[in-house]
Amino acid sequence: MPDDQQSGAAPIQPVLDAMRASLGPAGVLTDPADLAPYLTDWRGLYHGEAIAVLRPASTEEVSACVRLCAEHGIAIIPQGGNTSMVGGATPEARPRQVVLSLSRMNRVRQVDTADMTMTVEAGLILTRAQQVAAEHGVFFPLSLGAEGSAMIGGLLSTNAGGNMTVRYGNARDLMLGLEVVLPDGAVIHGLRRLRKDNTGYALRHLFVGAEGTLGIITAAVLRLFPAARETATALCAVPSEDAALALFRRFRAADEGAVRAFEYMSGQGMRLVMANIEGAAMPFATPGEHYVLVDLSASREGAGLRGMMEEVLEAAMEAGEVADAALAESEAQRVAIWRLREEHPEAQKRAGASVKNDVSVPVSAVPELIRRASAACLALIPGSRPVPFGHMGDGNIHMNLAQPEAMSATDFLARSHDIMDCVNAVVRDLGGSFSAEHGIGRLKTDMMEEWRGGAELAAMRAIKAALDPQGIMNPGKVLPHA
Ligand code: FAD
Ligand code: 2HG
Ligand code: ZN
Repeated sequence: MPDDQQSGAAPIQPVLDAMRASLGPAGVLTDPADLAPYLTDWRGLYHGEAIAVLRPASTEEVSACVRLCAEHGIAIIPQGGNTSMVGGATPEARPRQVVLSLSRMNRVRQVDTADMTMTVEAGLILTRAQQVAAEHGVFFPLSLGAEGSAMIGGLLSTNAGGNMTVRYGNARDLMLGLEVVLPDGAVIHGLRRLRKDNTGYALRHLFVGAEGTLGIITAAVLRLFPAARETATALCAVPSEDAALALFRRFRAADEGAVRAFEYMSGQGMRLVMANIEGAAMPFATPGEHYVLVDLSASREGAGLRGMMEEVLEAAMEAGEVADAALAESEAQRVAIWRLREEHPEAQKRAGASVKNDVSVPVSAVPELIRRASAACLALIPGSRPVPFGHMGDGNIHMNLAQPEAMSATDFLARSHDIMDCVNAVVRDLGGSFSAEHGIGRLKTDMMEEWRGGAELAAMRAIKAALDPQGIMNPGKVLPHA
């Protein structure tokens, strides 16, 4: 039941009636059982409250909802696929707020293979965007483990990275234009398909990575790329973190443009995958403490990637940088190798409590990060299990820590902030960032002052106040409470 009676605020029921009138019955959910999945996050760490979930089906409907919310002081939590790793899409436990789900706005408005652009709505699921591009003979390179659920609006709002940042950049780099509903309901119609567009402030970039705190992305123009005509994928066991970096440098020297993913995994992470993921199998017998997955592609047939892969691996083996390697001989083997990497988050989830540290350092400092942060975590929580993995080619490692087998999940999670501080001290020393690709959400707001305090945070607050003076857009996320 709405709690406006207690707060003295205007009654909610007439607002919900007005929303139903604008969105239709399918557009407004209020039954607690229907609301439940929208009120908790993928990790099960956060739970919140909302008086309704709004499911608009068009930009006009989003605008109408936002206007009503603004008039009645109702906070809005935009939500896409709800795969946030930082609780960004989960409401807080506060009265007078709604979740606004973009899931019904999932149309592809236009694909243009002359301009190499695709104009899509915010609720389009990433795998569908990839498929549509492939159906047109082109390629959309954003790729990550949550791609079967994550939506374009959420991916842009977090400036998602994923596996192919090393070649194609982050979500921001894949966006040319945006349509956005501002916190007062006004619409920015910025769906331009331009490669050059210097016309005042680049407002479109303000909303990318803003995690729903400045407005609601309703549609975007995305960049497309030539389809791969040749690929080569290998999983390698390497003797050390330094060897992994040396191998990356070898591939870059051989053909920098061919490397589309270069991912690091630890022996600990692989063991969790083997123990918790059905059907996971190592493609070679050599057990290792360090692995890399290298994925090459070329849009030109006859690029000779397979030969190049073999040459580089042979030289690396001679130099003692690779202990064993398996090259995918078929699409099924390629998928199986990628699965060993992509199932790391799920395997960790099934293995008990974990603390995530989504951090980045200069690529050259990745080995030192892994070594020093692992040692620091073990000194802090003896028996804990460091599970570093991730996007080595762009310097973003998930410096995660799994709970000790002999410790309760609750006791371990109570140390979350100590663990994050311990990893972040190393990250700071190496000139890195405490927030690489997942964003700030609810998890990291209290670190903003320390890492981005002073002029940077003041400028962020000024932008927030200018665009959202009532503070109704995703309250409690990104910016620490003043
Ligand atoms: P949600 O989780 O619904 O929302 C994320 C944030 O964006 C919230 O703050 C929300 O309020 C806001 N938001 C959502 N839609 C809109 C909109 N239309 N307008 C304005 N704000 C909006 N992330 C990576 O970067 N790289 C990875 O490799 C990666 N791998 C993952 C693997 C797994 C198994 C999981 C569970 C998550 C992974 N993530 C990864 C994190 C997550 O998938 C990304 O952050 C993704 O971008 C979130 O998309 P979403 O649609 O689920 O957004
Ligand atoms: C990935 O790279 C995701 O798989 C999730 O960013 C990382 O589980 C994690 O910490
Ligand atoms: Zn990642």
